[in-house]
Amino acid sequence: MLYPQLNEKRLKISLDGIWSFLLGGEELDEQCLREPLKNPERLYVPASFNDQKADKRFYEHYGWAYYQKRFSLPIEAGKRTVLRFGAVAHSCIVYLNGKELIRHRGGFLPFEVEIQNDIKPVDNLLCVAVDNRINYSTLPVGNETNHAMFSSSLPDFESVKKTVLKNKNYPNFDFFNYCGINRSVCIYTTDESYIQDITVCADISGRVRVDAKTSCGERAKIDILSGDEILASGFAGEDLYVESPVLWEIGKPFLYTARVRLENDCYYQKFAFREVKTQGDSFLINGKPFYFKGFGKHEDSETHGRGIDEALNVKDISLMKWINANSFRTSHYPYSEEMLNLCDEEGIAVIAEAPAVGLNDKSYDKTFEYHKQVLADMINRDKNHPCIVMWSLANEPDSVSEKAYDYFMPLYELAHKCDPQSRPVTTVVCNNDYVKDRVAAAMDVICINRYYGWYIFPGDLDAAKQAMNEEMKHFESFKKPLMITEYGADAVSGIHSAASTMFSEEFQLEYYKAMNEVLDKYPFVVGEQAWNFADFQTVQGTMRVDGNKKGIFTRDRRPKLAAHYFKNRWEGIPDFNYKR
Ligand code: BDP
Repeated sequence: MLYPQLNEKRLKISLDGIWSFLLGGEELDEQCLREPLKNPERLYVPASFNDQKADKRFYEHYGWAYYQKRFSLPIEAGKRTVLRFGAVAHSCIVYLNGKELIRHRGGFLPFEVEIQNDIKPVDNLLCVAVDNRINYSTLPVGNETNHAMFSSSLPDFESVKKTVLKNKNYPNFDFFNYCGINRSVCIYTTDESYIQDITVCADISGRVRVDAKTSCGERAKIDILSGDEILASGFAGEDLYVESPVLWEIGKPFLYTARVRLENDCYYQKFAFREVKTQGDSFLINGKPFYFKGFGKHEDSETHGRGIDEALNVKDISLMKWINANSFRTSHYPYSEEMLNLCDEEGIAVIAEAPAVGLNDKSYDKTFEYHKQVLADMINRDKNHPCIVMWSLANEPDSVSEKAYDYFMPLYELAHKCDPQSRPVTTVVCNNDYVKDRVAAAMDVICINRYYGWYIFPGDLDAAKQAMNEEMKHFESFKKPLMITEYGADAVSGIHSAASTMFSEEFQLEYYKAMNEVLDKYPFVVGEQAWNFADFQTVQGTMRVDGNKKGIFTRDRRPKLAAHYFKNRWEGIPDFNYKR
């Protein structure tokens, strides 16, 4: 799906701003989709609803929530007019002027619907009902049992049972279930004959083929541009050539533009000449062995929740450059298109992850078909981004389960089939009994999350080093590249300890030094991504001090002690040929 664009043939109008809002219940109230809300609250879109009000009901909400926006717009006769949502978590129903337009499932990818037959010039009423419930069949996966049941040995448990067992979300994942209209809403127009989709394949020799799907079946005209200069011209589906192309490199990105034209439509698709593949135990970018230095991240911030914050995205990339990182993973869901556009421009390598976290034996049968769809949709949305160098099918599924191999291999094949660039594919695993893992080594790159010294052998870094070493010896035998996609320790900013005890900034620093000492011994380890870039909000619990504190930066992006360690370490590690 193309990102909406304002150009000489297309208009783009933002509907972002203050919307009317009401929290609903567990049953859908259709009236809230047909008529103006009574006594609505006011909320900003795009942003999650949970943290926008000083009101616990918003924070803990379970079930439906209703958004409404009134708008007028100058309608141009004969134009195709499209309403587009960047992401609404987790599922929604959209009405315009009392009529249902679309239902969409999944909180991290865009969807759109034509509205030219349903809009009026004045006073349109757009209504969106959003459901934030998660369960065994959603991605991400929610639990369906109440953990408070563990307290059932209390002598008076029966009397509190009703209260404890109230319906609420029990995420099977460690990030706050921020929901609502999380990304921008816009209306854009095209001609009736329009460009539906564009796929660019460019190899480092300078050959480029631009495929364009058009509504009329007409073959689109293609120009390859560098700035204003036309380097090559032809038609969609033809091989075009750019002599001595400037490659897209890590930290030194260079983007070209494919101008795709029909008589009355036009789209400017950025692309790059760069090549990604694995070879033996190396991960090659433009033929050179790459070393990933970076983070697992979240889309998470104060007030916005999981809502897009482009200023924060700019800051995060700037902090990554400050710390000498070159990459991150979109843990644990597809990030906004705006962030990927930024990474294309900034030369940051991205591992793009499907929203599949918390998968286990109970969910496998229920998520499979939907997982295939969401994976294909993600790759279709993101296929042209040079910044994406690998796809991740899921984070930490139960990959020891007997069902795991048969679940993941079709997804692995699907990812390769959907991707015109055939980027490497991985599944990020974390199993204590890693010898029995059925998925990790079947992927192109083995990606491991590991918390020795924290969850396993808490505080004991000697034991942690030994355990990490044993695990690396095991995975070395597969002769594939391996990355540590998560490792880390909580550090509460401002807690210091000369003895480097857990939760102090010193312990976090010592932890990373110890782990990196082991990882550095193994040339097949092609990357280290610390967990997490920044502190982030999670579900409340005894394991979390106002959220997960494994950030190398605080939630408001201030460096902890370990940030200075990584800045120094990564300055000394080149992007290419490390340990080679
Ligand atoms: C890993 C998960 C990640 C968690 C992290 C942690 O992949 O989502 O936040 O553990 O516990 O297992 O900090």
